[in-house]
Amino acid sequence: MKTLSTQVVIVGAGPSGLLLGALLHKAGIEHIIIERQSGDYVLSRIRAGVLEQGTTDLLDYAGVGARMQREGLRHNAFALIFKDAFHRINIADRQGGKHMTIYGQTEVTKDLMDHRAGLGLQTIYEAGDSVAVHDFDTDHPRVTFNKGGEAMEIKARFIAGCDGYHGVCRASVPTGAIQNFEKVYPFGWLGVLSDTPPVYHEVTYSNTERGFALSSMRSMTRSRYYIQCGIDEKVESWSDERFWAEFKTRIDPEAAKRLVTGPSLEKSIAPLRSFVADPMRFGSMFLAGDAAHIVPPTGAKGLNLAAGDVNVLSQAISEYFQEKSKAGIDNYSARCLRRVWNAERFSWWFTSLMHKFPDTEGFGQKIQEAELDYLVHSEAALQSITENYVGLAH
Ligand code: FAS
Ligand code: PHB
Repeated sequence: MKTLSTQVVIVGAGPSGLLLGALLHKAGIEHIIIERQSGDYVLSRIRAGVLEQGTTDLLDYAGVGARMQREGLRHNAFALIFKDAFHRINIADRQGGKHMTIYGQTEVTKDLMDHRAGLGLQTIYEAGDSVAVHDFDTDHPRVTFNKGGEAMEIKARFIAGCDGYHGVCRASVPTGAIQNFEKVYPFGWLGVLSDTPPVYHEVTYSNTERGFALSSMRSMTRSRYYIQCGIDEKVESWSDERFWAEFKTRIDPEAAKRLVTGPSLEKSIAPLRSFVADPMRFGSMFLAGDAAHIVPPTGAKGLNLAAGDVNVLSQAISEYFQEKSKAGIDNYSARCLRRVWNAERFSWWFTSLMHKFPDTEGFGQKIQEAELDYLVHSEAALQSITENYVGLAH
């Protein structure tokens, strides 16, 4: 077996793993990232689109924010539609000038990959399902894997489990040492990416009697749209024509008239769940991002929560190596979980407010409309939703 040694092994080269790598490098901490898939496969996944200011500030700090600053769209507001009426909700005026940035997760991942390649930092791709974590209950954890038919081992002081919801790290924790909290929603999101001008210029969430819809974008020429769909629906049963016809019923009538449709560049169905693993640390192994928690994407929190985790984790590991202090790593889980549960609550609340639930149709729809009507006419409620939407401190 060939053995490598470093200070931190990061499992997973999604946004969590790559951003943690950039932050550890900036702190002078050696690390290796190991990824199951190819880099192209990682880039092919279309996911998040909205970055909180805390996330964009962190990307700038990590030295990977230049293209995002040039090409990202700065948004000071988002909108809600219900009972066919459009309500713009100003964030910046209510939250001290804080804003959101529209910049796709794919672009964030590409910038992180390019930054990493430029520094000559080691990323081992296509490790497949051979990755295994060992001895993380000691000060000498190891990661083993096979690459090109050769058995490999990486020795390190810490393992960062950035391997997502289906990863190997959380799955390797003894069942008695972890509590999993989960809620699966009775619907999914059918998402479409198209090279068409966005029908709204800001992220717009629709509550209709036919179900939820979301209008977002990746640029002013590339739209990202979603509609709530059945939990068992197959993407093959949704032609582009069927998607556009349904989407038109879920936006306001004026927008439906001006909507520009076109061929889908990507079309996929994502399940919606809320999930939290507690704790997020197991001896020398730390979970970050989707490996530790999942939110329904309604509140645009998934990627932003991941950024918060790796910000805290990189500081904690840096304190350990540079100041010989264990305070940060000992406090990592409790500090992250407080922010995570706040975001879980907001994402659950916003999902519950905007989606059609099979078991509470008539009465449930009227209650949702009443709450939305209260929300858009109450400054206290608008302060609350905008405070949560821009995100809490890391
Ligand atoms: P990721 O899952 O992105 O990355 C984990 C990485 O680990 C992957 O590259 C995986 O290949 C790798 N890996 C897994 N097992 C491994 C193993 N055994 N060995 C080595 N590597 C391994 N968030 C939003 O805010 N808005 C959205 O619209 C949105 N849409 C989403 C749609 C889908 C289908 C999914 C799954 C998530 C979505 N999210 C959304 C959330 C998403 O953006 C995540 O929050 C974000 O990808 C988190 O990044 P990571 O923690 O890096 O996890
Ligand atoms: C997206 O642009 O993909 C997006 C925007 C807002 C959300 C979720 C996803 O709440």
